[in-house]
Amino acid sequence: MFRKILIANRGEIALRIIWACRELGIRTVAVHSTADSDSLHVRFADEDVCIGPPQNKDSYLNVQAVISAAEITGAEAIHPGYGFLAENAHFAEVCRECGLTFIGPGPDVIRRMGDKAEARRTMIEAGVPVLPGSDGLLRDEEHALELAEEIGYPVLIKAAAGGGGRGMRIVSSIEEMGKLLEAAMTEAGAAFGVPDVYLEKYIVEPRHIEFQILGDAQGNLLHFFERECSVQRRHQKLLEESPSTALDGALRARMAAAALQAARAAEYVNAGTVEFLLDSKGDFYFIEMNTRIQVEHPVTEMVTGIDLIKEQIRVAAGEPISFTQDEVVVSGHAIECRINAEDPERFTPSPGKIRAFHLPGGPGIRVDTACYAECVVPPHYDSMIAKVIAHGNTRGEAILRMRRALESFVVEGIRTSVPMHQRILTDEDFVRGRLSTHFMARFAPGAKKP
Ligand code: MV4
Repeated sequence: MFRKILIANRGEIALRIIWACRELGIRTVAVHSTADSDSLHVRFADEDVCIGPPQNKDSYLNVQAVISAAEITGAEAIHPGYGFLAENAHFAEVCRECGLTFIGPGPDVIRRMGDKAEARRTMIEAGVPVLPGSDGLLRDEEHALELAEEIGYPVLIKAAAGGGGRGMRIVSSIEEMGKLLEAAMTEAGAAFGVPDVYLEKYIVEPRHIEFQILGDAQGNLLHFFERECSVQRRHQKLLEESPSTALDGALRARMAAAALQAARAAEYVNAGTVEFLLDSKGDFYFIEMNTRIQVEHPVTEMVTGIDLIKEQIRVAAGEPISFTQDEVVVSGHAIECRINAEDPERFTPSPGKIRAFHLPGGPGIRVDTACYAECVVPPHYDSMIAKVIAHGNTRGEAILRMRRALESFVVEGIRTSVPMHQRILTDEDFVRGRLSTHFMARFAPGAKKP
């Protein structure tokens, strides 16, 4: 096992990784920007290194600075968390060249799955269900029109380097194709530096359901069932839960098998996620694979009782997974609310100094946060300040516990998205489990409240 790990991240996930290392008896190195000197990940790590000014590119995305910090402190491995360098194949390669273990899949897997058109092709070859669409990249407008004619409108143009919605355009008719193809390519080029795009049939109001998977270096692959992630706004997830109200035992088993098939096709090692769209007929399709631990991993931890971060570290150290698929059992229901520092009406960021701060607790409540009373939420980073996770024996109990927890969550000095979450948790469709990626549309400013 590793003796020392460097954590190339900040905030709640950096702290979460430190807790896992503590339990494994591994020493920790925090890296931080000048804006994060007083952060809890710095305070609770065994060692810390300042790696630069607040701007991401100068610190948390600075490959040389992060690698140097690992070498200076004698760390043997780097945990990237999520975001920042987590899905950067070049970074994983540099780690390898420097004799450092990147806690995640290898650079080839990151690169291949990071190219969404290539991932799609891999899954087609492996027999994993994908939506009708292009086999790889779109060659030109003629190619796009030909495919759309065959598939039927609407179709969706997606950036190959994308994910997260940038460079996407819904095309509803022949007439729109030219200008929307160009717009998608321009946006993809500006956002990712590559204008490559591909095409899929567009599913109206799907559910977004993902499966957690874990692979070890011995070739064992397990899944940890699903997370329902349909409650999102502008491609930012707001609330996730497990199990999904949309799956019965038979559909869950088919999707789990497809997720493992996808992971096998990718020759996957470490923790990952296979994303599917589920349409209103109950048909599901692979859309993307995420090669990192995700923000919403606690939902799976709460229902399975498995510490996914510790498992990531163990398999990265070469240990085989110590349990079998049959031992991964879902118990009860878990819901996560991502609490952001934002204006609850306008959804704009609200950084600043937190004054009063009180965390919820009690039965079935877990809070992952790096905030504390009098801490400063800097404007330079993601606005998520806490994840509140509620577990109950049933979905109903988890909802009641989450509502009760959010009532006793006190954050003064900045605005938060707690009021928005309270509205979601009392929404009739939400309570009934009637969800789709369009669920949040009615919460948009100016939207009609039915
Ligand atoms: C789709 C889709 C419908 N059909 N793909 C959004 C982010 C990325 N991970 C995949 N996404 C979607 N892919 C097909 N073939 C619907 C979404 C989607 C979405 C699309 C347009 C506008 C808002 C959306 C919100 C959630 C999901």
